Amino acid sequence: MDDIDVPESHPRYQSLLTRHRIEDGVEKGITSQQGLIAQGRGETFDYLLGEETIPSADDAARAAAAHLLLADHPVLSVNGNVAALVPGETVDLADATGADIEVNLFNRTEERMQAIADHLRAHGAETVKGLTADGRIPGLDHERAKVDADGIGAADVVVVPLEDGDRAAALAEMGKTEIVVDLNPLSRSAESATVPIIDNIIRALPTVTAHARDLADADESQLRAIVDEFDPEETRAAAEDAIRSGELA
Ligand code: PTJ
Repeated sequence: MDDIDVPESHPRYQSLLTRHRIEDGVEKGITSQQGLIAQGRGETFDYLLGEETIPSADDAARAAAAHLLLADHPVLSVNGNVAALVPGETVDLADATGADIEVNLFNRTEERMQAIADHLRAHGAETVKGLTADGRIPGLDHERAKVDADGIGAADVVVVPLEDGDRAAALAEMGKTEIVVDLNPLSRSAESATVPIIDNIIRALPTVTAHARDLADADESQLRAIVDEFDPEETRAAAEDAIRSGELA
């Protein structure tokens, strides 16, 4: 058993655990109420994907790991859903890739920023960025434009999970390499990503971390070959095909 009173053998264990974490996030002031709706939307796609990491998502996770290892300044962006669902997994990925962690919220309040930073620190994060907010993403007129100048502002590779599409597009416009985690292969975020990982964040982050550890000793040319071989169009098409025509077990 984990943090819910349901055995891991239960067929809906992962889904129930995810719901529990999101609910808990709302109660703790970490997740916004809109986050509940976003989770419901994600669950629908996950159900149609068979609630598993399909091979194209695993390839995307490997390409993401290679990008993060090649990066000069990688940053993992965290919102209220990510903080509730995968706080420890985010810290683990940051450790495996040398990435910074930065909180960035659509429904930004100082209380939520602080609650999320505290939650991440309780899960082992040493430094959490996002609270200084001395940088701006050009072309955005909402709270997500606020970034740390020495965090997302200076990043060359950014992991952007569970977002609406306009910040993803604005970051791409700034020339940053974007790794998006989103269960909807048709979302604007997935469409603007250098690497779209069409998978549940609960599975996706540990998969990227496992690939990063596996590639820890790879040289630059091996990492570049993985990055160059990856095709974002193909990965989105494979996920869309799995959703439209997949047979549920
Ligand atoms: O914490 P805040 O204030 O920054 O707000 C965060 C939310 C998530 C509420 C905000 O970014 C939002 O409204 O997002 P959207 O527009 O609903 O988009 C969220 C996307 O993430 C949708 O395409 C969902 O399908 C997808 N999604 C939801 N849950 C998961 C997911 N993708 C992967 N794993 C999930 N668990």
